[in-house]
Amino acid sequence: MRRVVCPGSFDPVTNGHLDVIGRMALLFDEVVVAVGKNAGKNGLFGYAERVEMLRDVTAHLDNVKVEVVEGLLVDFCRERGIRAIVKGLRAVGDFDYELQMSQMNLRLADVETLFVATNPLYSFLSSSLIKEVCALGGDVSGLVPDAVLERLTERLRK
Ligand code: COD
Repeated sequence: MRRVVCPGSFDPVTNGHLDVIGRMALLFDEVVVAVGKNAGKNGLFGYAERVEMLRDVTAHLDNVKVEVVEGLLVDFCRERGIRAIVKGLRAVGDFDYELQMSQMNLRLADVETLFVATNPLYSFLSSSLIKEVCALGGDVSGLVPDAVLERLTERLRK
């Protein structure tokens, strides 16, 4: 069975993430979406909430499951016997950091990183930008799933 991990902070999941997840679900037998616990990033949504939103918006994809990663991503992969990680690239800005992580992950374990080009419809999207625009009253509909939009609006505009 061909499996791949699609890791991220997903705070919250955007239509850019979802596009990559959906495309990978067509190529692999199973896609494990892994919500990374990142000590350096203060999140708007708790991990359980991010997982809940991801499960909700991927419910139509039978071969996608969602889990939390604690510790190293490569250990998460190793424990599950998964040999590939997929990352979306939006622009050259993503490349430096993603390349560094992919090389570290290869050095740490025998886990390959595959890069997929963003859908140009969503190439300008990041969770941070979505939060900033939404908090300031901008319209982010169509850029995040409706269920996420509802939670964002409620959280940021109280
Ligand atoms: N279109 C396409 N791809 C996108 C888009 C978009 N609009 N937006 C984001 N992406 C891609 C990003 O490039 C990234 O590949 C992925 O989606 C997730 O993005 P984010 O912003 O939700 O998540 P990040 O980049 O903050 O996630 C970082 C990880 C959690 C993956 C990383 O910190 C990690 O692996 N943590 C586990 C601990 C570990 O092993 N650390 C050592 C790493 S060497």
